[in-house]
Amino acid sequence: MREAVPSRPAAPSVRGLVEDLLAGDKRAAAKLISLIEDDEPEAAEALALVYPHTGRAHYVGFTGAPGVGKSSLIDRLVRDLRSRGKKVGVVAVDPTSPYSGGAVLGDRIRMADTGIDPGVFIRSMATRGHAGGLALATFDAVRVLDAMGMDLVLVETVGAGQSEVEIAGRAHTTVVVEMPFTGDAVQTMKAGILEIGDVYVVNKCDLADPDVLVANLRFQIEERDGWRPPIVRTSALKGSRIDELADAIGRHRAFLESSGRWEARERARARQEILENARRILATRVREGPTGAGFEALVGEVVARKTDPQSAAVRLLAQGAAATKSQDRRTRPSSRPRARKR
Ligand SMILES: Nc1nc2c(ncn2[C@@H]2O[C@H](COP(=O)(O)OP(=O)(O)OP(=O)(O)O)[C@@H](O)[C@H]2O)c(=O)[nH]1
Ligand SMILES: [Mg+2]
Repeated sequence: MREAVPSRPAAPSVRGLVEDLLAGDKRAAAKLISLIEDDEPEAAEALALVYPHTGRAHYVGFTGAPGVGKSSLIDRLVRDLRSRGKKVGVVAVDPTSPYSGGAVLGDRIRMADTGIDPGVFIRSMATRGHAGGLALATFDAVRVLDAMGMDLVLVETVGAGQSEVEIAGRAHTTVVVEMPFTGDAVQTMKAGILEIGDVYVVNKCDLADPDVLVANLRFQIEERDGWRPPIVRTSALKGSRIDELADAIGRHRAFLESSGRWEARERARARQEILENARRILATRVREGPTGAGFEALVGEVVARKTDPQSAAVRLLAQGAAATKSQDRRTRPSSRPRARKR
């Protein structure tokens, strides 16, 4: 556990870290993502500095059942995109990993040739217990890679639970990965999967005939907002049709831009993130607990039936907002609440 005690040696200034990041320094990126992962107070300051430099990268979320081949596909895709001259960042979300800065994706995909390649940055994140929730922390990390100058940022989520679907839905492009031999795969698909994909991949085509699954998918997937999600048959193992996947992802970006959907997705994400941050800040204030004479006066009023608990809560929050406003004028852009440590 990190302690923000005065005796701790001074960390390199956040501003310096961000400057290094903007110059493409991978160590700065790694440090900034660690700050986000650990929910350190400096993270808010860093993100405020990073944010104006974001907005160019294409965020691509990958979702699908464990073991379908998401990491393997991303590995192949990174190479394909590099051969097209694109810079690629990867964030792998592992909500249960106890290792801070661990390398769940990296274990399997420790691409020997990408460690020194300045055009690739791969990082897995353990964000269990993050006060702001998985999706928020993940996209904070994605932004770091965006600001670093990556053309695409690929996000791998594990499984297809609620938060994974949420993360995938927040990307510009969502890639849903399936594999052919899971019997009635389409029926066993988690609800929602058929609605969230912009591109579908049937992977492991070297192992089984994908025709039935592809036909089922084609039958069930509907056109949305003028885009009919393509279905790509790949083998990540053999590296086949990875170029088709890269093309499909690129076509989806072009579609988003030409149709105005890119802007719409940006707005949807901004809306969601403002509310999530507000909720998190509020939750922290409530959790830290209001004390003092003002609070006790409110308690007295409720006990005396001069006001009711709900009205008292509304007044309490109004007071809190006023206090915070004057405090924020004196200090940094925002103070990020620390994660509750176990
Ligand atoms: N035969 C075959 N095996 C594959 C293919 N793609 C991935 N695999 C294998 O399937 C296993 C799981 O692949 P991963 O890429 O780790 O799958 P994942 O979806 O990232 O798995 P999680 O991150 O655990 O959800 C590994 O043993 C891969 O080598 C493929 O196209 N064909
Ligand atoms: Mg994986």
